[in-house]
Amino acid sequence: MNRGSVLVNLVVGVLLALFVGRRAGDAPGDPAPELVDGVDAAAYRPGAPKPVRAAFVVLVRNSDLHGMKQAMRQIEDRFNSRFNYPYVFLNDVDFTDEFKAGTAAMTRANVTYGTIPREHWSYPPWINQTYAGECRQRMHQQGVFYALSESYRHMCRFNSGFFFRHPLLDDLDYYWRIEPDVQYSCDIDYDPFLFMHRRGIKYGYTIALHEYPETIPTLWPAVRDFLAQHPGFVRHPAGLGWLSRDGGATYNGCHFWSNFEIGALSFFRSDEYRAYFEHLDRAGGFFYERWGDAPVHSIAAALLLQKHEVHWFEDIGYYHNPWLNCPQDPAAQARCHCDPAKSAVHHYWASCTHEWPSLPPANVTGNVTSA
Ligand SMILES: Nc1nc2c(ncn2[C@@H]2O[C@H](COP(=O)(O)OP(=O)(O)OP(=O)(O)O)[C@@H](O)[C@H]2O)c(=O)[nH]1
Ligand SMILES: *[C@@H]1O[C@H](CO)[C@@H](O)[C@H](O)[C@H]1NC(C)=O
Ligand SMILES: *[C@@H]1O[C@H](CO)[C@@H](O)[C@H](O)[C@H]1NC(C)=O
Ligand SMILES: *[C@@H]1O[C@H](CO)[C@@H](O)[C@H](O)[C@H]1NC(C)=O
Ligand SMILES: *[C@@H]1O[C@H](CO)[C@@H](O)[C@H](O)[C@H]1NC(C)=O
Ligand SMILES: [Mg+2]
Repeated sequence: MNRGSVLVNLVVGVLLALFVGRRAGDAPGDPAPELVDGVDAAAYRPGAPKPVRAAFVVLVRNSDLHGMKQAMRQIEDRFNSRFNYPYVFLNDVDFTDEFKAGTAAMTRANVTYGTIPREHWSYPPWINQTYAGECRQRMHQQGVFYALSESYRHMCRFNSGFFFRHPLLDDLDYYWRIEPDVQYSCDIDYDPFLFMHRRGIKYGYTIALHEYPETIPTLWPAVRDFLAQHPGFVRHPAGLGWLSRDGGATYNGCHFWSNFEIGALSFFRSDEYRAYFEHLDRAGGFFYERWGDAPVHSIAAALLLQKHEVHWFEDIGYYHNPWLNCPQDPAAQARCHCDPAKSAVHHYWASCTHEWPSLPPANVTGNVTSA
């Protein structure tokens, strides 16, 4: 190495050190980094790695573009224009350029678009499709919503057992589910992902309802079969008190309404959850009945998670037709556009919402004896 290149290296090195030093904010006289809830605000800039590895995860159709833009507008205005969590869009067919351009224009955050693998959105070989067709007709005659729809059933099965296996979620620890046409009616001025992460919360909801029993006649018997085969499965026996009024003989239909969900992917990726889904999938009710992902997620959350690992986001104003969650605290109203009198919590059908926080703070690890 000659003297000239040593000099050049020295100069470059000094300049680089100054530049890196200044960027790191430790040069003398630089202000301390701005903190948001203890986190360097720089992490919340668009494209920056976030304090929690998390994203909005959206299963959506190309035809939902305008409803999706509406939902994104509110999410961005109420929360994400300040936090810039990325969006992951998933679809059973390829997204159109129009959908991609239309949604990407709504946010400064990263957006990615994925197609669902065929085996996560099709009939497994053990399903008798002729029989499934007969079942759909029978449910139609009973007046069940979406009785005839095959795609609705694939959607529910995908959300029950496969969304968390999509490769675009591999680098994530938490997801926030959104749907087209939903409304977010209050400012969210903190990071719910970080809130959950710091408190060890694995599942967050806004509204919990009773399910239509005609869509799930054999779901609870299938769950009981599974529990009988895996007596160590239940970590939270008190959760049974939320799911059943008769000690586990029948299911009362209580479920977290899954069109809003903020969840820890570790919960769904666990061996226990996968074994549970596999058992339900084999039982055939996603196609012979119309099992929803909401009761499927909720039964697992109630029994596998502890009470304190499931959180009611009472403060998040949220509307998905026809139900609203609106904070009751008068002090919250200044930052909301919802009517607290219309909140689902005032309705019998949504009584499961506050029944979860009313559970005893039971923390026992043990086996289900009454189910
Ligand atoms: N890609 C794709 N997404 C779907 C399909 N069916 C439903 N979805 C999405 O899955 C989510 C749930 O479907 P919805 O039709 O909203 O079902 P729902 O919320 O039970 O019923 P609604 O009262 O109609 O909203 C939404 O985000 C839809 O965009 C489908 O066939 N393909
Ligand atoms: C956003 O995308 C860029 C470029 O692909 C990537 O380097 C970055 O890690 C992404 N940020 C987040 C938060 O996903
Ligand atoms: C499939 O269902 C149809 C209609 O219920 C029935 O006739 C047929 O025997 C079933 N096939 C098999 C292989 O079980
Ligand atoms: C409840 O469980 C948590 C962890 O899941 C533990 O830290 C706590 O000590 C337990 N409380 C009781 C009363 O067992
Ligand atoms: C739960 O059941 C399993 C198998 O039956 C048993 O080994 C285990 O000790 C039981 N646990 C408790 C806490 O009773
Ligand atoms: Mg919907």
